[in-house]
Amino acid sequence: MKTVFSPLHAGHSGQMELMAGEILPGFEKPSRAEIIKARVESEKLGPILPPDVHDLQAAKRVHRADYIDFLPTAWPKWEAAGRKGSAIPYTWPTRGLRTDVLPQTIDAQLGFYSFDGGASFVKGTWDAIKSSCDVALTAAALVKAGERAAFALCRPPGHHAGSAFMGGYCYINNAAVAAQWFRDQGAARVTILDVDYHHGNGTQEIFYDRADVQVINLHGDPMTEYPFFLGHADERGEGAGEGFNHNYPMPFGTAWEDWGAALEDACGKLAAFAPDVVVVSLGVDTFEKDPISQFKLTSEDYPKIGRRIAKLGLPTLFVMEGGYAVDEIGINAVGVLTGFEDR
Ligand code: OKP
Ligand code: ZN
Repeated sequence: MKTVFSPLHAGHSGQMELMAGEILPGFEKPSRAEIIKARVESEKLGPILPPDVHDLQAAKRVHRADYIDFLPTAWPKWEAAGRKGSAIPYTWPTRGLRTDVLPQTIDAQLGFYSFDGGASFVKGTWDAIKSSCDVALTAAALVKAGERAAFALCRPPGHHAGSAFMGGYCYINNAAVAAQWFRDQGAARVTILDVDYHHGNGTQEIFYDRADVQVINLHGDPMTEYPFFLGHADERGEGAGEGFNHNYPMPFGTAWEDWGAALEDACGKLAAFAPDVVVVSLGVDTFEKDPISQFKLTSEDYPKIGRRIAKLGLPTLFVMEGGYAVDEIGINAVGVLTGFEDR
């Protein structure tokens, strides 16, 4: 399997995050992608290719144009305001506040275009965001050209990013952009199978009223887990999209027996939808030792995920999302891919 990777991800580093009352260094850090890349090499998964540079038009097919146009301006505006540190929002337009006018100051704009403080900017953040999207589109093109599967080693991740908001370490929804690109290239139906520990709220929001892109999420129950405000089992899509969104919220402590059963059920719904291509939002923060997550999958379980997905017999694009136990992130992420290849 070919991997697409960009070194530009590394410029997105040193950002801080607010977590449980403490300001901590970001868990979403450059070593994540570097360790996965090293494992791709040591496991001889296949060639590692650089991304082609794509037009932002592909991202604007699933994101609002004004949101995408804001992203490259965030850091320059922050610097122009004489700020240090990382550009991070602190005020959000929730119920009772106005979203029909965009204030002029950068603090307000960061809040306007986000749902939490988990997506901040440093100098290299925009180039990393753009490269991550290019990585997904380049890997998608490999699948379109006939590869059975490809691995988009994206960083930053994307599945919390919605049509006009960032959050949860995510800016451009790489998997959603790739899924829409497949549609625009002639695929009739696409499924996004999100196995990251966290609910892919952005992906769900983007495709919620659509019948051409099925979205399936396996994740920590939002009653107790981030992102809290989306991801319940009764969210099944709306309008034309009714019945094309499937959520599998699971409790803290969920291990392979129950998680694998949910995957099995999800694969039944996926096969019934009969998509032309599958986009896997591949997070490995379901791992027992993940520092911010509460599931109990082991390193032996990841190849089983890949094997089950391979059994669908469909062209498959793997798009990297979360996973914060960096020591094992390469073993686990590449374990899914070698499992897919049944080796
Ligand atoms: C991203 B992905 C916010 C703290 C909450 C955010 C977790 C984001 C996970 N500062 N934690 O789904 O792996
Ligand atoms: Zn996650």
